[in-house]
Amino acid sequence: MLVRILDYGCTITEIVVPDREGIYENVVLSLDSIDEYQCSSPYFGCIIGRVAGRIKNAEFELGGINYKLEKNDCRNCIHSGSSGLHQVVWAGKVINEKSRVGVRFSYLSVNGEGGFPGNLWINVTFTLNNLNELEISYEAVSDEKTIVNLTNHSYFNLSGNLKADIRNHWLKMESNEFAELDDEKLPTGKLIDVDGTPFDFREWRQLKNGMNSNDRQNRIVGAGYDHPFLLNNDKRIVLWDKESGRTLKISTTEPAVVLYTGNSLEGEFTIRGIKARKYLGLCIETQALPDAVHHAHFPSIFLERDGKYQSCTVYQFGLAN
Ligand code: G6D
Repeated sequence: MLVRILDYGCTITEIVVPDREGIYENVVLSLDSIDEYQCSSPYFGCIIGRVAGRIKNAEFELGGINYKLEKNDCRNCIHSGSSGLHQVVWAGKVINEKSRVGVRFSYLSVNGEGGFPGNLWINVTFTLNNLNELEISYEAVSDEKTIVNLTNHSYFNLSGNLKADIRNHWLKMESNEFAELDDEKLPTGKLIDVDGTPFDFREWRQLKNGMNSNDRQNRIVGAGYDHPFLLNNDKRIVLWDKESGRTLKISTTEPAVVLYTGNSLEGEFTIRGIKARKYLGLCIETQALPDAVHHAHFPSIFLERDGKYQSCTVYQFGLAN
């Protein structure tokens, strides 16, 4: 398999893996030029941070100080605003070892960048091994107490080269609860039991169940999923495209994932020649729960001064009949 990554936003532009006939195709959504990434990308393949997800009213309080962020999603902040980590150029160092190859990207997000406190030194290391595992590991340290919640925003489509959309993909995920969203797609703070709902992926479920569902939570996000799921201790997540046979197994140290089925993936742009449309890709963003800074009962995203943020997610590609 082959993986291509840009130093611009640590953006994954290609993950090329075989289908059951041995045909190698790209299984992530990506664009042809940096200009397109800067003008029309809905975060295709890039790192998200300092804090992934929405932050209510684009502000938070820390140590008695009220920090103001960019209001780039109505009155809220999403994905840390236009100065987020997705649009900076990272310094890359090649890793070339016997059992794995990759790149280690580094960036210093200076105190106040995006509105966040603390100088934050960040390393993001991508490695690929001979088990067809792509590992992304994140490390960060800060000289002041701050908040951090990093993820990768790749859109997967296992059909290969966007031959089909993701509605018929199957998903299995060990999660008993998902976070209820309000009309602004912000967590209300309530965690809902998946049992008996289209959000129950503990057995195999096709994603189109969410698109066709009358459940209010599926409707308010544009007919599909755009929800945080709290993972069980066994954090196995498996995505499967029956047509091609391709599978993606995800394991992570993170407590949650946001499952986003590309419900807003519309716009006057093409994705490597294919007109953008709903459901062309889905994101499984490993992270803490969004807006955790406003919900004390959510897993914490505070990083203490001289503490160390560490996170690791492994994407293993394979085939299954
Ligand atoms: C939409 O609500 C979704 C987000 O979850 C996603 O990250 C973004 O599009 C790309 O705003």
